[in-house]
Amino acid sequence: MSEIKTAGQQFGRRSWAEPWKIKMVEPIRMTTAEERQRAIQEAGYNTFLLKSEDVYIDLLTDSGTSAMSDRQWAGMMLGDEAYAGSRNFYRLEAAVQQYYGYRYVVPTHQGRGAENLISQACIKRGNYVPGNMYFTTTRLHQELAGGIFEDVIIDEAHDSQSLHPFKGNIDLGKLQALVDRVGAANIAYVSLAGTVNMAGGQPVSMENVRALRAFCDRHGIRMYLDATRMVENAFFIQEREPGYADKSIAAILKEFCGYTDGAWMSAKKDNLVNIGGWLAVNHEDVFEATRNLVVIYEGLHTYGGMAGRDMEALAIGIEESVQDDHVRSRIGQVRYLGQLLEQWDIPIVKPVGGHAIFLDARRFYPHLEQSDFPGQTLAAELYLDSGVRAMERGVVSAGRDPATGDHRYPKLELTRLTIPRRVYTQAHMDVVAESVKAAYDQREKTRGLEMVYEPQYLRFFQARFTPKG
Ligand code: PLI
Repeated sequence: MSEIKTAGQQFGRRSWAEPWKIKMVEPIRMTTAEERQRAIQEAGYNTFLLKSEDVYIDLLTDSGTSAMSDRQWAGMMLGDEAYAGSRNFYRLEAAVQQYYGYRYVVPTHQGRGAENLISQACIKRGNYVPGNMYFTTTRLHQELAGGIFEDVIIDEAHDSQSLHPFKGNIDLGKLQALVDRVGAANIAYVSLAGTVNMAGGQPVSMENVRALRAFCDRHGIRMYLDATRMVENAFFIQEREPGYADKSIAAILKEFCGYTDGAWMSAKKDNLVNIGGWLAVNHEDVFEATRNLVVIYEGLHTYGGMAGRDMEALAIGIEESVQDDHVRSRIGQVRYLGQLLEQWDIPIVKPVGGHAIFLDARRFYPHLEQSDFPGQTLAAELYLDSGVRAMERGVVSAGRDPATGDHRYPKLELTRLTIPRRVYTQAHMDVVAESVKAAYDQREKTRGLEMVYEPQYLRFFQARFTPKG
């Protein structure tokens, strides 16, 4: 009988296991090939338009898809559903202050609510907003507020094969060139994300944020952080940056945030809740402005679109999210999937980042043009093979240039397999890897897609496609 290897033995390490056990399960359904063909056709070959009950393993996003702990569910019973001054808001405010270190907290219903507030409060028409690669909703809110986004991430971030340990870093030379060109007074703020979603979940180093702080101080520019996956960023600093191996994730997180003037947060990711967000800042002028704006768009400044019970679950989620064992096992699971794919030479973004495996659709389908939507095509093919739901992060997500109306063609044309936190097992990852391999084995037969419906904003959510003849 041939020896069966554990996953750890297979990859030359001791095995790790999640620091939790399962208390409640949700059945999922396997579909037939005919059912999947019908479902993806009805969805216009866009995985965002599939019904969730037609999906087997859902790797569309890690946003709002985490499993809450028993402590968080117990917290849901402690909701103080008062319109004003809910006790749960003060618990949330204290948790943000304790773990992220900012002075003032404004609650929002999710991340884009906070993006809207900070953009409206801090961007004047014609201002530039330099950042480490765009994120879809972030850039759109900056543009709707009259800003012009400028990508100042290091070049390595646009290269799926570069093994730079901190591919999320900002290139200070590019930032200096922007200041020289437009003047510091025309820069609204530096928009820094840790980790960088569209680059493959790549981290920013402590050295980079420290240098950015000094740069911003020299030029009188403020710096705001997209802290959505900053806990995962802290893990990479602990692992890769000299001097941080013995520091806790919590300590690294607080030090990093301490170099910035504030942050917006989609609590649906790192913070382990199904809905929620917040904005937190150190300057009173921005707090004043955003606390006033929140009552127009989100709700009163002590609930911001969340129920009291949501704020309680979020306060507990923040505390759980910075535990070293939790972060290590979360990123360990993402890496396990990456190792399975790499052993079969399937092209992925390297190094593997924090929240997802990004398949390199250009190298997966070298015979397709980017205008054939290879990233979108691959997501549809994976669904057809197994019912695994991925999503596109390429030309469809990049949208059109508001000045010219042309497609933006990003260097990275990717399909994202996003891992929800505390939801799937190692066996689910095995099934996903085998499905990617099946799509890879079929790659030469695959044709691209044509876009037949395109909405005005954030088109990747609702666009429809048809297979090329
Ligand atoms: O989906 P929201 O509105 O809670 O958050 C918006 C948002 C802001 N920043 C970053 C880096 C995100 O990744 C983000 C949302 N991301 C989604 C939905 C995703 O699937 O990646």
